[in-house]
Amino acid sequence: MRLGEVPGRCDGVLISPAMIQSSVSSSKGPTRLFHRSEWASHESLEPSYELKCLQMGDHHDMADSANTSDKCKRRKVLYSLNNHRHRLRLCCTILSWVVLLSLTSFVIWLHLRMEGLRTEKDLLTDKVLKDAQLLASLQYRTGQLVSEKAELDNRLTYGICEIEKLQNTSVVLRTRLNDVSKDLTDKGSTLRTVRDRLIMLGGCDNCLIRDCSDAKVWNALDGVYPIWPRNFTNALYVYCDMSSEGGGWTLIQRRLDGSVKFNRSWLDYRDGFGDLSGELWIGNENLYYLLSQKDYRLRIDLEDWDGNRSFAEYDTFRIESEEDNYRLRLGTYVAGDAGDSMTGGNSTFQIFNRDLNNMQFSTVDRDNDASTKQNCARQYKGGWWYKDCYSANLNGLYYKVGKYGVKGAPSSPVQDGIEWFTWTGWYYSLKAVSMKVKPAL
Ligand SMILES: [Ca+2]
Repeated sequence: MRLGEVPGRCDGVLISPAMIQSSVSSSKGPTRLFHRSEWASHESLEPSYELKCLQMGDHHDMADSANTSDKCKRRKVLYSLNNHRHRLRLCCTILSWVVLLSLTSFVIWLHLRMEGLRTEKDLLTDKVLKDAQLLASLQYRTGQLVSEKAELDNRLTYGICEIEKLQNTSVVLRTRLNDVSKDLTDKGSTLRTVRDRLIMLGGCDNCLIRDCSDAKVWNALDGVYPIWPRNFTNALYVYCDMSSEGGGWTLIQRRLDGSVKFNRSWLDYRDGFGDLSGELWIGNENLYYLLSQKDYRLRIDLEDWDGNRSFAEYDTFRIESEEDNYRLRLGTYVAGDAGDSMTGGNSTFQIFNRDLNNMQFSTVDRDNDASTKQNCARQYKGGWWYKDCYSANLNGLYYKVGKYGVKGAPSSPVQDGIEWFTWTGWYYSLKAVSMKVKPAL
């Protein structure tokens, strides 16, 4: 150890020579430096000896005890230095521990911080990888969409071209259609002229479709057809039943669902009303001209609310003109399972005066019946060939049930429903009815 260096654990901590010199010179006597042996022995310096030196300085003459005093001074300085050294050593120890603890804490904090940064780095790396994958996927999808868009553009262009072609074709077809329509109109006009000419000459009476039996030659399907009854200028549209009993039947009346009101005026019954594909009355004037062409038979089809069906057929049927109020001329009941409710045909009906044959047509506003007590059309809610009053009332009120006027059913004081007495009795309104004509056999 060099002179002036404090021995012990506090290595590197120096006591300057000036400090030692100051300590020595502050006491009396000659100043000199400490020897290594004194440094080595200071730790065993006893406080009692120090105390003795102090006492000697107080009670002995300086001349007599010069050596002892000098030794005590040196011991005193050593003692002071020793205390400094102990304090420095303690200070160094404490500083070492503080530094060690600080360094340890710093290292731990640094380690934890590095771990955190490492974890954060891993997370960021994963995120960057995922973002890179997503970006690649988006780029791929973008490429696909670009390709699809290009394809759609091509298809759109092609579609526009096709539309333009179709528009051109449509214009051409429309022009041709107009030409054909005009040609047909001209030919139709010519045909009508020829027809009228032939009619005038009386040379082709059978060339025209006079009723549905003529129309059946050209078409065998049920439906609406134009016919040209004799003395008709324009066509009369009627419904043709081409399927019942050999077909060729011209419909003059039909009840199906109660959608058409039948309690109407004389003019309505004269001109006709309803829907050709539904409920209808052909019109007495049309019926008169139709039946005036030749001998016709009449067929009446009936259906009740249980799905049962029946019919009645008469061998001849015609009516007089409006001057005679469309008087009924009905032949014989020749076929059917519904019974004869139009003419009676038995004594019971004759007694009750319900033979409708030869009766005039009556409506709510035109009383042509045989009853002097009442207006049968007003009483029984329909236009018909009433007498006093009827056993058949096919133009009566439409009830949406069979039995009526009884308990639990629609009430009515009179039999004003769609009745056919010989099949269903009184107070039973039929579900469906139709009247149709066809040339007699
Ligand atoms: Ca009357």
